[in-house]
Amino acid sequence: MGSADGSGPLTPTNSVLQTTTGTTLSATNVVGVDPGVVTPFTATVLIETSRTFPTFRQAVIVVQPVSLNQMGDYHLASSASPASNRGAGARTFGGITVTAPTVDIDGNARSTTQPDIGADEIP
Ligand SMILES: [Ca+2]
Repeated sequence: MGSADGSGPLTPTNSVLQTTTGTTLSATNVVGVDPGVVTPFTATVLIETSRTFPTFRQAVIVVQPVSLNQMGDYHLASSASPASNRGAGARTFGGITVTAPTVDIDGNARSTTQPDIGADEIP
């Protein structure tokens, strides 16, 4: 998600958000709920005090590569997900209409009017 002109708040719609900080509110969003994916993968960054410089201008971040079998599965777990049927089939920006993809990440057909939010469509 980004801002095309690099200024102002983001204006997400038809999204499952964990916070609305820095966004323009939309009634089409679902906020602060578990999106209900199969296997979430928690990724956090912890900067130890011993790795920071006294001037606080730089920090050293040490990462550990994660093997592929430890990654999450972001398919929707069930139709009970708050992402189910909450997507948009099309949106118009500046007079240009963009339609949602007709198939999901697995090649499954998506609803053209009320797709699921995200890359996965529950059959
Ligand atoms: Ca799918």
